[in-house]
Amino acid sequence: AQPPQTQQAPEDGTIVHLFQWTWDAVAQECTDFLGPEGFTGVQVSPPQEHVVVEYDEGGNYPWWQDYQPVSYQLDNTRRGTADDFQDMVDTCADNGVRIYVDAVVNHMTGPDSGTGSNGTEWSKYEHPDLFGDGEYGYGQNDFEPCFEEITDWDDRGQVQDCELLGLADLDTGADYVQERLVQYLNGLIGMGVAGFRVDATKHVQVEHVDAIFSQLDDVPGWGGQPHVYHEVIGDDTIPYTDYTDHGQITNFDHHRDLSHSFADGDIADLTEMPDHGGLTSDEAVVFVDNHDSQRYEPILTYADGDRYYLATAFLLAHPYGTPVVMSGYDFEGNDAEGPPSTGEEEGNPAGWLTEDADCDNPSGWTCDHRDEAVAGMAGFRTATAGNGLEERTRDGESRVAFDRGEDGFAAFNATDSEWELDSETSLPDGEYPNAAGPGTVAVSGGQVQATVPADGAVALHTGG
Ligand code: LAG
Ligand code: CA
Repeated sequence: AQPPQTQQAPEDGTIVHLFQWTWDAVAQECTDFLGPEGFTGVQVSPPQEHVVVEYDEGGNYPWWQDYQPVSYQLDNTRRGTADDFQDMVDTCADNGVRIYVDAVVNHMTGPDSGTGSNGTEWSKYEHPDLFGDGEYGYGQNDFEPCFEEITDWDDRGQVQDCELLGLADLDTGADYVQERLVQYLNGLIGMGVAGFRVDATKHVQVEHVDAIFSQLDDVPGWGGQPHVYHEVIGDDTIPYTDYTDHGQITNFDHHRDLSHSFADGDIADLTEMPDHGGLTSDEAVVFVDNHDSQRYEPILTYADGDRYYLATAFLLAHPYGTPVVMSGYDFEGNDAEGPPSTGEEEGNPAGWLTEDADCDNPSGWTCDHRDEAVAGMAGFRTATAGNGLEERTRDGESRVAFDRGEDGFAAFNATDSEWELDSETSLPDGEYPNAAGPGTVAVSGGQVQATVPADGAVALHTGG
């Protein structure tokens, strides 16, 4: 099926990271919720064959298994089969939702040896069957010869040639390795995958990124090149801007500014739009948290409740960057804990299989994208795409309201008491549903009057 041709540019949409969700559950969510609400993309967890690591007694298989590719085979990961994956891509496309694959290109595995989720026997520098047809593998010569873990993060050569967390570092400068990576990525594009979040790009030399990502096919159906964003945690040694010619960049500076501002209730100045980390709005992918930060450096996460969802609503209301909304599962302080699982291995080398998320009956899945403050905001973003931001009202440092041209108005209250809002707006007079909460709000004579709840928002837009 062909996706609708009238859709907006992917950079203008809203992506949800359905962290660790099974392919079947993602497909169902595209149909039930994401398509109808106007979310335009889903970032899925890495789809290739992964290591199986039983982390502690009782069979906890940590989520991070996925970041250790054993091969590029798609069959029988803990999230489903290759057929399930194809069904997901097709179903989501039918609903106007692109699938973004988290592409691990920098490295393979860490431990000495094992059996992968699809049954492939591997050792750290021997990955004998990359595509399941016995034709291509990686051997010792396909890895960077450093063979040691990165210890000096101020040394650019080490950061790119040595082993991130002790993970076997691919020789991404070699033609053969580039061909295999392009084969993997173009295979996914051929299935209809429309974009990539590229894992650990900072650890791949810029010329290698150029060589690999300039060989990608156009996405069938959607038209044009895939939408690519690179995970770069920019610093003085390797700045974000090294990679801006090759796709968008995950903006961790913006993440820290936004999350701290909301955590501290100091949000009014966020209406300004500096180039956080040196990245322009067009260059940046933005987020309140991601699957790493929520575990290792939490500033504001699902565990913080309303304030977190308020920050996410703001992320979608503000024009800077392309937003990714995090949606994973409750891990109760154990950062290695795997996703909710079936608890049965069923003879599958993948170990425990992941349980299908169901936001009507979530059992551990946080379903953050369905929070009342967030669910309607993809529609707000679409309605206001391309418009600037004009601040309208502020009350201290914790309450602020702005227009998005004549198509949207939003007010945010990061305090623990209600805000009786009375503000000018460019929004045409009328009665609007609140995209960030219950009820409707009237605009009359160019004024909007509303009660903005404690740690809540009012967001109104045209075209609803
Ligand atoms: C990423 N971006 O650059 C991912 O967002 C991040 O989640 C990945 O780390 C990392 N890079 C490598 O792809 C995750 C976990 C690590 C885990 C790693 C590989 O955060 O904790 O490392 O995936 O599975 C694990 C152990 C390490 C060990 C390593 C190799 O935790 O102690 O050294 O495996 O055996
Ligand atoms: Ca590398």
